Amino acid sequence: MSHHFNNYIAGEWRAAKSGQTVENRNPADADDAIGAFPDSSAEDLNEAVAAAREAFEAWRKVPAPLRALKVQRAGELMRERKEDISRQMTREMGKVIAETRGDTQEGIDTAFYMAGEGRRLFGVTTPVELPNKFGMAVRRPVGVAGLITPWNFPMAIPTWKVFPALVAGNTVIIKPATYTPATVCELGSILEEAGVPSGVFNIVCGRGSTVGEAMLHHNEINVLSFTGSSAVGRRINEVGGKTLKRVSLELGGKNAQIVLADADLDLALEGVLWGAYGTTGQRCTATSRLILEETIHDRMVQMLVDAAAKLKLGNGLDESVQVGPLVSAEQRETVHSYVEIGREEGAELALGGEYYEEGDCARGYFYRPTVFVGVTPTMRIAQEEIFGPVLSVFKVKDAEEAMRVLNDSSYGLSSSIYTRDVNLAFKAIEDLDAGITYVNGPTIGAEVHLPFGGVKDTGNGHREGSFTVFDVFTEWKSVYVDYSGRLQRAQIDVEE
Ligand code: UN1
Repeated sequence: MSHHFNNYIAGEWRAAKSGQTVENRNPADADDAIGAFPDSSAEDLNEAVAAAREAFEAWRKVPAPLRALKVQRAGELMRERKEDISRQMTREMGKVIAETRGDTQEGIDTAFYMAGEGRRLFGVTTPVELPNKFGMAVRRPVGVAGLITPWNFPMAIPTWKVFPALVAGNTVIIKPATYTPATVCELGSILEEAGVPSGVFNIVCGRGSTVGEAMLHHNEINVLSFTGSSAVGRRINEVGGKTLKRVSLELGGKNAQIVLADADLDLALEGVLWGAYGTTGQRCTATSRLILEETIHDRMVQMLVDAAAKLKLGNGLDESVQVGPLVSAEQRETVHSYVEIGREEGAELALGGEYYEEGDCARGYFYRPTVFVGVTPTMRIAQEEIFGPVLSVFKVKDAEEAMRVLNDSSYGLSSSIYTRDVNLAFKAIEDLDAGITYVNGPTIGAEVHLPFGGVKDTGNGHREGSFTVFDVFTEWKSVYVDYSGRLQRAQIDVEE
């Protein structure tokens, strides 16, 4: 009998009104059932929005430092339960336990960082042009926030959105990814225990085509924050554009690591293995392109193929396993279809390119770490996000060509360069078109207190993480106090 999970609406755990559920299974082991989750509809969403709307008036009046204390308490509870949360997350999503511990830790870091923001939430004071007049800008909550989160970071990404939204005084409805609702239900229990009042935080489980669509069209949702594919992001932006809903989008990536001839090749190898095969390539920040200067190309490819072939695949709860399964059968088929596309395009398969079904792995969705060489920028495997353990290798003449190839992408989330030449490193920082540039580190591994997001088709200009996320979850109000006791006309009564 698998465990039954519920929605969390107006401070109560409730089944979907229709009574429908969807069952989830462990992607490493189809025999392991995680639970049955509500397959909610617009009706459930409407109830959650009504609860969030009602709770908003009182929540926005709670002083921000006190709202933040609830988030701090949630962080403390997450820290106490880190191991249980992480183990459940590995069962639910597949990535290895060291990484799910990292994912939970990212949520804890966000909690404590955002708890501190409750005593900052800085606005601006500035001189004004007229005498005896004061000017400042303050932040106000937006209202009801709708959050749609992905499965690859089942705890970290929900916390990136939920905690700042709450600290800023919004009320929240979250629709977790259909593959990973259990982790978000755990977050819900934690927020309940931390004392977040009824209706302030709500969970509605279900599909994008039902709950997601309903969120998108709901007039009482004032801001929508989404992390996921560019295709879905485009649709959200279109509909949001019509209703003038504020929309924050964190979309795809096609991140590249450059290795120049002067780099520490062993270090670069460790970086690319982690960037390309960590999380089985299922990060927005994953390294899916490796750009090598020609003089070190053959050596580096050999090192890479030898090392990637040795990575241990299996159930992520085994501490010695380095690469878990893909999240679903469908995801594995997509990855494999890209491998076939790469072959047809004329790229050379240097490693992998097939399902991995040895021993117990036959019960899951495993895929061998894959390396393509001889990739050129116009190929689809060079341009499209694959979201799997597939790395495309490019050979270039010099640093300048390397940066050109890196920038030849419709995406711009993360980037990386390995070099010992400080001048080239700074040139890369200046010229790489991406929201993140790592020097002598892989493309993955952003920290929570720096802005996170990308340029081009990676998003719509917003940033999560750090204080910049408050530009998503607050409205600015400019305030003028004229204490001159007379009418002073701006731009007119100004004496130069
Ligand atoms: C994502 O893949 O959407 O920078 C988030 C990283 C992690 C977050 C990734 N801290 O790789």
